[in-house]
Amino acid sequence: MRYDPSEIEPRWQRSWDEQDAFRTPHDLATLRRKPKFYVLDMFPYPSGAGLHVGHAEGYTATDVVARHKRMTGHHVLHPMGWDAFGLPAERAAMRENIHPAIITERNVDNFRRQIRRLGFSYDWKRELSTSDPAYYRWTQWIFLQLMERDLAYLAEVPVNWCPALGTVLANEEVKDGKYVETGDPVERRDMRQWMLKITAYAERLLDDLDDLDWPDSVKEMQRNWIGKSVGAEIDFVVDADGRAGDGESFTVFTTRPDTLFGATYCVLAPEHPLALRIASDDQRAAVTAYVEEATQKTDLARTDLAKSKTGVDTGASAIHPVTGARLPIWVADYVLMTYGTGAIMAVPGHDTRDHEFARAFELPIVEVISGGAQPIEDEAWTGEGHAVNSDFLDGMAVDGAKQAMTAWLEEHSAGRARVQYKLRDWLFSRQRYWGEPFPIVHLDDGTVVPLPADALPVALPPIDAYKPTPDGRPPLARAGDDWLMVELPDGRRGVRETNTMPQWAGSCWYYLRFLDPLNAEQAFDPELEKYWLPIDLYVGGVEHAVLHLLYARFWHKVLYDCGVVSTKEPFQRLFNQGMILGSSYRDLDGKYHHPSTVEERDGAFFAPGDDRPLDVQIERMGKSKLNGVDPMDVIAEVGADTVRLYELFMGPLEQTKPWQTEGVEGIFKFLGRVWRTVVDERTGEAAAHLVDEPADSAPELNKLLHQTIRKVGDDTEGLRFNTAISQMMIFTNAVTQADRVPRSLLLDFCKLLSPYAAHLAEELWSRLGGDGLVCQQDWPSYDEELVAEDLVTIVVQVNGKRRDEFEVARGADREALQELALATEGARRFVGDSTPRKVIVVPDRLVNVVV
Ligand code: ANZ
Repeated sequence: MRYDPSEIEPRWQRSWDEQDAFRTPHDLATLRRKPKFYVLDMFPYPSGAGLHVGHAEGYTATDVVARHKRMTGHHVLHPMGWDAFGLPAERAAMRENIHPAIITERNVDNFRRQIRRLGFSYDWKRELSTSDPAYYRWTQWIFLQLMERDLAYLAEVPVNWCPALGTVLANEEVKDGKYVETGDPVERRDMRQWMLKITAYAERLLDDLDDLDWPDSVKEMQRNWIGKSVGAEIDFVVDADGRAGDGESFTVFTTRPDTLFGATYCVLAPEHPLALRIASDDQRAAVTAYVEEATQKTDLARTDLAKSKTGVDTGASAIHPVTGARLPIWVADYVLMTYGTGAIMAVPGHDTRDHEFARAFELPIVEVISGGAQPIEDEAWTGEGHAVNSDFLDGMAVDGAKQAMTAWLEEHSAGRARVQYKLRDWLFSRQRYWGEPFPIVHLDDGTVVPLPADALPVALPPIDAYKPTPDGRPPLARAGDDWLMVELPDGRRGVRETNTMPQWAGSCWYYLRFLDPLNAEQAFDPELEKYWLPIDLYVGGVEHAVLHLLYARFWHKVLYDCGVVSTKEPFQRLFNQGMILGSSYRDLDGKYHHPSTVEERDGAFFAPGDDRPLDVQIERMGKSKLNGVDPMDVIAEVGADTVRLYELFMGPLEQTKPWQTEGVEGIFKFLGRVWRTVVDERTGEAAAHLVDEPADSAPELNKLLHQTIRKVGDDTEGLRFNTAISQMMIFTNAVTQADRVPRSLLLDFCKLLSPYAAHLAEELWSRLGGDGLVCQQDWPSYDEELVAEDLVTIVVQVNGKRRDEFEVARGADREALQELALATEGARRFVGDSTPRKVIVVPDRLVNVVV
């Protein structure tokens, strides 16, 4: 009668299902009787590869929270669904020549089976899939709301075109000139595309970050992405010596109007409409050649700081708005058409890029802000100081000079205050099949009409091949005329839009559909939204810091403006789980070996039949490195409860940490010990130390139980799952050593264990004679007085220096003390990513970590 999760776990999963144990009530009268807690995972893209240990980490964390919140008197919304549209399914469809819907369904079935095997307490009645027409009907409906508010428009825009995929990509999907997912090269092209005006929300997306309980790093990434710059626009009149373009003007954007007297030349982006027009006869050929070359480069290659500056003189000048001096106008590709006005005034004395350019082309450099340590010809001074050589600004500090100059410009109608954002409108169409069709018809006369809401969903038609047409139109152009040609209710005729929406669309609002997934009349009932929103805890990987999390906030704000949702923000609290790394083993030839084939001898690792030690690395898990861990393999060996506990015991949730097989074994042994506190392994009967006596008949154990109730409750609430588990280990060890253990103590302990080792807790609860399901019990309360007694303060040192302290029950064992110490803020800060060389534990007093 050993602890056998393979027998216990499926049995309790069946029982939960049969009793509908995790069903969240739907009717408002019932809901309003209790406070709510909405805890959400970033739903997965159901890839063919199946679940990995990173999914299981975040999902276990939210499951523990969901189970704990139910036990503390909340209605909990804890749903799961599928971000099911997307490129990989479409590519697999091309390869295997089957419909992407079939591939998606296959992958979803696999994901669902794997997730269910972990015993998560999702309300499966709310499962949804973004590729289901009953779902994307409402995605299309939200698009109509965007249209109605002039937030969706068609525009001829320079796009990131990926020839290998035959589609455009969003800026966010391109890095270093390559598609981030596949590494395929991306080039620039002009195309007519759907755009969403996210820029209209830039200021609110920025401001409302302040009130969110999110990691600072993610807020900072969003701030940088939005990229607000406060400055001024300044107008320059062109002096082209009486040629074309003479007397025309252009506007520059600057964050440093205070340096206007230091402007010694101007630069236009190669795509600037004036660039060719103002070129002098001598320079025209050179400018034309330069412009042609520059437009082939990506923005990134052009703004690369390391690269030497190139440019060409137009031969024309600009008139300085204050002094009337003639400044040469250059064309150079370090100025981008996509930012500001596509033109700058160059101040080489105080801008590094301009300085480098001026040095390369022997343009004048003037100091207008004092304070630099080097002569201004040698280095630009970008710091603070006072205005010099600047007429009426002289003597003013930078901030004052900015204001004075902006006021002067406004007064003389030569410029104005201006706020600029790096954020661009969101390119919202893709030339793909497996996405939401747009609810849009193009009439013969060129008008673009949105379909009425009752014409939704516009379902994806079947087509014969999932690739662009030979003449380069999107795959949907392959649909038959019965899909393509539409007659509107008023009799006008037209052709359907053949682009589809990007994968981000479906994930922009899925958290709202979970509230009311079967509603056929509305996207969701607004009363349910008022009850459930905002989301109390949203857990997922940091890779979504700018894309999904910014897009979803944008849509939410639009829905707020439409009066459809009642909160300004969807995700009140965000938590990023840390990445789980794997150990990889590589030989001298660079070939990776699977960990199961590797042999350990005297602390070194070898491939069979080879006596040269392997290079062991802790790194990102990856197929090619053979260091991935399949959670299903681990479950098959040690069960889901061990995987759940290990995922959380590895370290603080937010930390990056390696998967270690010994750690998994340690947890399995711990659960075996828990099992034996209730079951006598030889007989299968109740353990001999169990007695039917009141809890206070074992005062020491009772005290420890109360301390454990407090610690596990507080730590679970604070998402410090690893230390909650340590405390349960302390309690278990004490019980193991006791001769007499009142049954009621263990019944309470099962409740604490239940959110974590959900199956084992049910099994022991029922064996101890508990009523019903342990997951449906109330969380136990603790006695303050008992908790206060017998606590000791443990000092945490790193390399002998005091860095933190924590309280724990007297007599806690070494292993638990070490775990609790390593988890403290102080230890984490000073130990960092390094592995401790030694940990010295003095029970009841101190833990010293040596690194
Ligand atoms: C004069 C100046 C003087 C500038 C100085 C800086 C320092 P951020 O902060 O990123 O908004 N700039 C403006 N538009 C540009 C474009 N399309 N391509 C490349 N550079 C551009 O940067 C704003 C500054 O970047 C602007 O202020 C401008 O240079 C440059 F001592 O104007 B500045």
